[in-house]
Amino acid sequence: MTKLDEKLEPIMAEVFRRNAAEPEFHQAVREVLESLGRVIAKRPDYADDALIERICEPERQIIFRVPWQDDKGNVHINRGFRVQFNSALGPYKGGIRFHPSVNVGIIKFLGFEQTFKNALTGLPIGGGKGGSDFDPKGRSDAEIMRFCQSFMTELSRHLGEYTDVPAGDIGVGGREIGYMFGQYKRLTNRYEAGVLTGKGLSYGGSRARKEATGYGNTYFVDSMLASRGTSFDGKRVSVSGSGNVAIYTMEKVMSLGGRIVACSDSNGYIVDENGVDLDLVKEIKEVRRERISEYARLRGTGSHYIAGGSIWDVACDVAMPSATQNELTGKDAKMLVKNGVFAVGEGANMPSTPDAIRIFQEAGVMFGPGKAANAGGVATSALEMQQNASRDSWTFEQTEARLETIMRNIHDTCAATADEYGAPGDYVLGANIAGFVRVAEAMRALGVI
Ligand code: NDP
Ligand code: 2IT
Repeated sequence: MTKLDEKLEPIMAEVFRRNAAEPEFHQAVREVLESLGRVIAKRPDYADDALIERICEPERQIIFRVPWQDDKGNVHINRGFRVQFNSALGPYKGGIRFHPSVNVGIIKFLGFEQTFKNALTGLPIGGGKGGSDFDPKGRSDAEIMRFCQSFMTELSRHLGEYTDVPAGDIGVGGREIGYMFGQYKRLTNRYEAGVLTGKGLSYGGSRARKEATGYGNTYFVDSMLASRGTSFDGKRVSVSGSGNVAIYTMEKVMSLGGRIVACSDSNGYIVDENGVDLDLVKEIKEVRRERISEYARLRGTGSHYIAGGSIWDVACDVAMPSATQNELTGKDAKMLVKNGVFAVGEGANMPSTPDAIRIFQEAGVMFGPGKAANAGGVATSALEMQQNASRDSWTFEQTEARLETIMRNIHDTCAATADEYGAPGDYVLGANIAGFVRVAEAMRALGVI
């Protein structure tokens, strides 16, 4: 662990004290504070007026009961969350996660990361995150709809296109956003399209939003590779997960000439040395909603499935973790380095443990942290808000071109900031400092809020 600046040490201690038993939140805060020593050495005024303490404290945290009925008429209770972290730059913006592991500490870490990520996009969006410990696995379509309606019945009173604008995350995709938007519209009697993003194209969604996080991470990594005079062409690439982010990462990497050798879900991973058949992955995950083990069974020779284990045991040139937090450990990083990994781009939020990041950086592996590399999803959400506000609808090409420009700018901003603060090539430091400075400047201008 990097030692914190002496002004930042008590701030971290206070975050630990008042947010006890929230290890993911501590981890996210610590990573940002580790970068800020260099900022306050140059600009001590950024530590005035408890600015950093305020940035670490969410503006508002909402926790609520979500009762719903299953298909047999049994009543279940889940817990709903929305953490409205920071609105200095715009309305709270960030996804909703449905996963049994969700708790307030996880939503807080995600909201904290989101604040800096959204700042990096250069678009006018603040940071927030929400979700529930509801487990959608094995639930019927009708159960999912009833859950989403109950969740939105409470959440709706806290939202609004100028207040707070959720989108998807783990366990929440187009289907769930549709049910939540339908319920919001019914409760408010307003067709307020800009209150949610990731909507379907039939009712106000943006082209390229579904693809945006994966495509965006691919553009970010492509920019990192270009800075060392290389590209995806001919590279072996592993992508963990097989959900929204993973699928569209694989699609863009393949279009740039990379070969996807492995992908996964929470039960195990598949290896396909001939290059993963993405149509088959889409059929299994987007249409049938089945396990990735089906891939090896349906694809046959040349591919195999490994239950459990670590996808990072597979040798690759580029690793793109796109499943969940802390899925890539120090042990995994050592294995990847041993097998010659060249670049890592985080599609997921905080997928690499602090140990893993240190091992990559010490080995000279280019490392794109999630808050920069996966910002394409939320950036395209902001483009969806723009289209909704102007009652317009852009083409796929136009939207993707904006996404590509935004991602290449984020890459260049992180690289330039790392240079400016004396750590060339350190995208973690560059992303943390560039994101922080944007939020800090706005907060200072707004007074003590
Ligand atoms: P999905 O629900 O579409 O897919 C999640 C994938 O990750 C699934 O393959 C899932 O496997 C796997 N996964 C989830 N939880 C775990 C776990 N605890 N252990 C192992 N595997 C797990 O979600 P997304 O693709 O939308 O999100 C993936 C990551 O990307 C998350 O970290 C999210 O926060 C981040 N992200 C998402 C954005 C978006 O626009 N959707 C934007 C930026 C970041 P299984 O089906 O078996 O659970
Ligand atoms: O983590 C993320 O950036 C997201 N889940 C997307 C958020 C959004 O509002 O599009």
